[in-house]
Amino acid sequence: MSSLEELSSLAYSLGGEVAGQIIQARTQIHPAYFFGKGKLAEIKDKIRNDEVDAVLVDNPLSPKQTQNLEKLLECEVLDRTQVILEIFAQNARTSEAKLQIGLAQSEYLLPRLAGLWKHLDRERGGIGASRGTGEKQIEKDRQFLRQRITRFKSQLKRVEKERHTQKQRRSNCLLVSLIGYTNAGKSTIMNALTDSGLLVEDRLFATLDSTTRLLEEDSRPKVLLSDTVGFISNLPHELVAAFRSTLATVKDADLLLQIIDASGNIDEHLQTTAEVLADLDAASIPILKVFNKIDLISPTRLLMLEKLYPEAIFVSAMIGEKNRQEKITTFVEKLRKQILLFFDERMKTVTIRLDYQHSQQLANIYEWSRVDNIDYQDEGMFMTLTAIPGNLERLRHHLGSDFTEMR
Ligand SMILES: Nc1nc2c(ncn2[C@@H]2O[C@H](COP(=O)(O)OP(=O)(O)OP(=O)(O)O)[C@@H](O)[C@H]2O)c(=O)[nH]1
Ligand SMILES: [Mg+2]
Repeated sequence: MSSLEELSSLAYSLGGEVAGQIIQARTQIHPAYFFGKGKLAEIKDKIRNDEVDAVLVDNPLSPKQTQNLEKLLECEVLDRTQVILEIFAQNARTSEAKLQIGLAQSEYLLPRLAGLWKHLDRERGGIGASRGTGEKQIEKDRQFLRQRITRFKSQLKRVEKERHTQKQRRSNCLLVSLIGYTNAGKSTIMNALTDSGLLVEDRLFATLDSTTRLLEEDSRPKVLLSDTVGFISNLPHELVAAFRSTLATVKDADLLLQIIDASGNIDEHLQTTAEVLADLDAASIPILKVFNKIDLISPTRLLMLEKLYPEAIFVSAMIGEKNRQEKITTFVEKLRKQILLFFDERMKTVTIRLDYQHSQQLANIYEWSRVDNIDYQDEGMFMTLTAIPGNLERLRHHLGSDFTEMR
């Protein structure tokens, strides 16, 4: 999908219909209007003929350009960043998502205020006054925005604290985070794996918050799976910054399950995901690639992808009515197995001796590790445990000198 086609999908996500696409090929953009004279005439015609309500521009516009264009075209003008911000604002459901989008919008606006009000000063002309009306207005607006930003930030801090407490509570679990380009099928896969009933929609940014669920009740280690907001090329920086607490589930993950739409623009989506992960300081977390929507590609392309990515898993989360339950079970099992295998390879087995008088520790042992064997001797219980290194470390700390490692 080209960037312009993607902008059409964004328009659709916003609830709009696309009347047409116009491409400008110019080496130099017009400083005041972005578009040249001929293009502007063409755009104006289109607006009149098709009763267009808004013009979306795939490139970044300066505030002045937006303002000039709106005046000239007599309709709303949004650039790519503004479109994405608008979708986020529309789709925000949880109070956290609302706070985050409020923060992102305010931070986006703050440096742009000057550009918006300059004309007021110019229109009034320099009649002696040291400060023009425009400049005073900017100062007022700036102050207002700064206050808003401070308020949003402190409210978000509180949410983050809450999240931190939750994190401590589940620190004996491993966290797997579903990541990837928007609309790749993350929520569909999350639902299949955990029966979460999350919103799945064929529109960009259906998901804006994080949901975390236990992957399997009885597995040791316990594995939590979380679904979160998707990525997109040229994701506005303000958004990544504002969504830091939502994206914390990504940064704290032990494993990332990268969902890739096999029918999409794979190289670009991989590139974008890598960039966002670097931006989040999450680039060093191990990644398991899952190519989804293989029902939409030809067998030849599937073969090629399997050759190119021999470590990846190939699935289709969209399952027709025929043998539905059977197919879901197979696909879910395949993914679960891979996730647990990943951790299995990183687990260690130890043998410990536990005095009978310390039996109250058994609950912790069962919570933090898999008990493979117990041998009841006069000197105590000899237990063979398998767990990830972090959990063994905690048990070692808890049990002190009774902890003997076998290998
Ligand atoms: N054909 C096909 N469609 C799929 C498959 N998996 C998901 N979809 C569809 O793809 C669309 C997006 O799915 P979601 O699960 O909402 O995608 P997401 O990655 O969570 O998207 P956002 O939350 O918007 O970033 C929905 O219309 C799904 O029904 C698949 O394997 N094949
Ligand atoms: Mg989703």
